[in-house]
Amino acid sequence: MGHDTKLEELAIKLFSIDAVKMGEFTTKSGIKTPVYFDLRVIVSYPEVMEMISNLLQEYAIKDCAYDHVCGVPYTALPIATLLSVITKKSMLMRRKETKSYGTKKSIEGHYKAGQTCLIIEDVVTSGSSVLETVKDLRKEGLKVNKAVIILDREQGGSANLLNNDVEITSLFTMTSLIEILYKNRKITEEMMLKVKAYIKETQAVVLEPSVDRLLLPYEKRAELATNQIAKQLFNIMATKKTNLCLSVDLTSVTSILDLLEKVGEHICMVKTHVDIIEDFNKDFVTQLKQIADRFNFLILEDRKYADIGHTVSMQYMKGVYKVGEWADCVTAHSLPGDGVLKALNGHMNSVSRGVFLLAEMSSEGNLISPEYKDATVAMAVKYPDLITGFVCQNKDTFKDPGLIQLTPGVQLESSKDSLGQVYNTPEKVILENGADVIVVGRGIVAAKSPETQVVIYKDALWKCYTKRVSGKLE
Ligand code: 5BU
Repeated sequence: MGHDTKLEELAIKLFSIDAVKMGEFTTKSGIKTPVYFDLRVIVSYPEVMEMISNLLQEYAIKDCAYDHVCGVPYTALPIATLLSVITKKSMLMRRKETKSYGTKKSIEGHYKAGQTCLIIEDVVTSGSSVLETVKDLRKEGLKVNKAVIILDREQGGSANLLNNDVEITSLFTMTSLIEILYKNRKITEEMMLKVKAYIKETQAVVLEPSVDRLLLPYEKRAELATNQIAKQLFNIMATKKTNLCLSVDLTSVTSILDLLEKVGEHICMVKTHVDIIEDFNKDFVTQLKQIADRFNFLILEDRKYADIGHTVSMQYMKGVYKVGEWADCVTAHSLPGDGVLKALNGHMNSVSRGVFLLAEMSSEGNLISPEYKDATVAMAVKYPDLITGFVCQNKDTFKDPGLIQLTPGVQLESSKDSLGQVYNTPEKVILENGADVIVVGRGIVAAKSPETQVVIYKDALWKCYTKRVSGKLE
């Protein structure tokens, strides 16, 4: 028997045991639906359980590589159990409520961080139940990128899940199921059309990506980035194993270039303040770009544009510095409104460029309020191709895993300088505050031996990042 015949047989069977019902129903969330699925009843029909698990194995699982299976509680648990037995792969169980005594674990079973887990679910509507399970598994450091489903109601769940880096394979879609039932004269044509119209009208809300950006490795986030510079920066970090951005706040061309020759292999980006260089010239830019290419790091000019769009457009492309010609990305304030972003976006036609928008500052007494910060993040949403990320200090500033949190104000010990700069430690900014790229200036530049110090910083920062993505924060 081919897949199609077997699927047809299963569809008819599900209809006959009332796991699929047609009529007028109201769902949990109060929406009226002409079709209702209750796959809980299958536990009373061992032959149906057997059919489902065999079909899932043959049709959806056979070619997947994974270490564990995990059913979404509760309807999918018996099916996951059967699949574990058929495929001889271990099963994990997620508790919906964590125990108040004993180990307090939310995942039962033996596993190691870094192993992969396949999700098993009966019906997907919005995808939110699958995501709850995915989230708990990812917290334990497990890799979860695939879910196999009996029925996809085609109401936005697969897109929501994909948005969260979970791909689904289903035995049936609502359309394929009702077409089989119609073909086999189980339902009328009118009913089939009614269900099709219902699917079109009733789409689940788009869930915000709930992949915790803090747990996702840089190489995965590169895939989710919409700005080309963010994509490049994530990839550079993953390849070079460094999330250190050196703030090279020196005032002569040779001191900057000499330092970069020594530390280039250890950084993912250099941050410049080009207007503090006393002997700036065109040749400096050529040499800077050559070093950046050779060592594979990006250039961020920390210009903090903050004027009306027309002026920013000129400041970016004209004058002595012509920043737009050589800087991969720049920083900008949201204070003047999104004219700044429109202006910078206007120069994006031929080359990839990016903007880090200032959502917070590291200095004491700065006037940025929580409302200002939220409005800054909301402004960025309209420019997905332009925005690389935010300069900020806190993990709750934004959620999008495709954007980068750039955090300055970092040294090995927490301290302050005499002009209001506040320094936090690598542990604090990465593990607690969510920094993705860490800006260090004087901590390295003012050290006796910057080339030794850069390695100390690189290693300390990378260690915190690997700890964070492993999910084991305690
Ligand atoms: P430091 O030497 O590590 O303190 O240098 C920090 C750099 O980051 C410096 O160039 C500042 O201009 C820049 N910076 C910052 O310190 N704090 C902020 O909030 C922003 C930028 Br935005």
